[in-house]
Amino acid sequence: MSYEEAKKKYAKFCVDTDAAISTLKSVPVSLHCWQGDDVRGFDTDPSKPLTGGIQTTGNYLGRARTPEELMADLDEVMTLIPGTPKMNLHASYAIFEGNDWVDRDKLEPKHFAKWVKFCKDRGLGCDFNPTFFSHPKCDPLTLSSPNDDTRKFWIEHGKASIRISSYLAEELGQPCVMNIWTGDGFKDVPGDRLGPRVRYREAIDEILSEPYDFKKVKPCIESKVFGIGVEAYTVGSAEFALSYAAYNRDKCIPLMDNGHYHPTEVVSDKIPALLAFFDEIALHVTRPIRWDSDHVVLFDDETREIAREIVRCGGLKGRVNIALDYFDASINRIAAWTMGYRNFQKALLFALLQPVDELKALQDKSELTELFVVQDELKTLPFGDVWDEYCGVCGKPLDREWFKGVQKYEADVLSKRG
Ligand code: RNT
Ligand code: ZN
Repeated sequence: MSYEEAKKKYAKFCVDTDAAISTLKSVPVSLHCWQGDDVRGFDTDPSKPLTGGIQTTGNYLGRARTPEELMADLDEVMTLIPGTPKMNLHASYAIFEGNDWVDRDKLEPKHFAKWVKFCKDRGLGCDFNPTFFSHPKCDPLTLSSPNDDTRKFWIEHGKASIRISSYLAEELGQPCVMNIWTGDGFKDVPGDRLGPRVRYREAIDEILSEPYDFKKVKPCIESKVFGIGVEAYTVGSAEFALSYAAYNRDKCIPLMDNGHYHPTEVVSDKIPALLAFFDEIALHVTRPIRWDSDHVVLFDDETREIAREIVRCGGLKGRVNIALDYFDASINRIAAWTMGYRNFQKALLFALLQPVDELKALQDKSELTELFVVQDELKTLPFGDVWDEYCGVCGKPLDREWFKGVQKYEADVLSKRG
């Protein structure tokens, strides 16, 4: 009943709630495997600290330590989130059988066969990321290292990742977004800023010389402003990544992570700026607090604004590849994963419940006062009733209900992990 009333209230603003619900149901949003184990992966010693300027803080019980535990946790999360999740793996999550461990430059599709089965059984697509951090071959640089052997190792890793991405796309019948991010940079004032960037550019050229079908494998270049321990200089800065993508638009797309800019810059405003030039872009949705802290995504103003820009720029029609990228080890990881995913679903639904054409028309007629009034009034429409309806249509628990599932899983499963 409350949904029917909500629907009428939205109709007064020329918004069709049924249409919004049916659109959102099939929008792929990538679910990052790394929230489940604090970005550790399975190919290196988990007791070694993360490198590359990223950090997880907290020591909540129940970190997934094996592929089986991580998959079980992902299954639990997927019972709690509405929409169409797509897996997002890092190369460090390769699954080795018996004695077949290989280093990252030698990874093969077979090391991801178990993930392919996991995805197939659940009807999921899969994105992929070469892992250029937390590894003994970071010297500390990777693709921008002056050391030929180091660079070669990481280029081979990048090429192997293209082959694995092609395999994932082929097997799962959905494009695979393959994101290149390195934490390469310096803690203090560099003596040469250009050299590493030229080497990085040439290394990406080599990686992308590996053959792939750009309709199926979509390499991305992710930029960053700084990281912990690499405060003074980041090789893959915004200008570097954007220029690379612009000059190689037949081979790759730019990726923006909303934790990777100065705090007064907003990615919501950058989305239409890039879409004026690129056919496709990719996003990492996170929540930075004062730095790239990767807090769990909330249903907050900037998250809603990012979603509004995705929706009104036609991003849901294949122009914006959406992935989540946050990791919090201080709270129940299943709750963190679920809450961030649900909040981004909320933001997308909220965005789909905007009278986009009407707002544009008001702007174009210079009715800016009315535009201002309407945009603010839209905020207090009965959004919660439409959200509940969406969760119901997707067969997923409502707010307040899903957390009981997490508590039970913590008692039954997580608390038993050593
Ligand atoms: C780091 C980048 C990068 C990673 C993941 C794990 O600042 O955002 O995307 O978070 O690849
Ligand atoms: Zn990111």
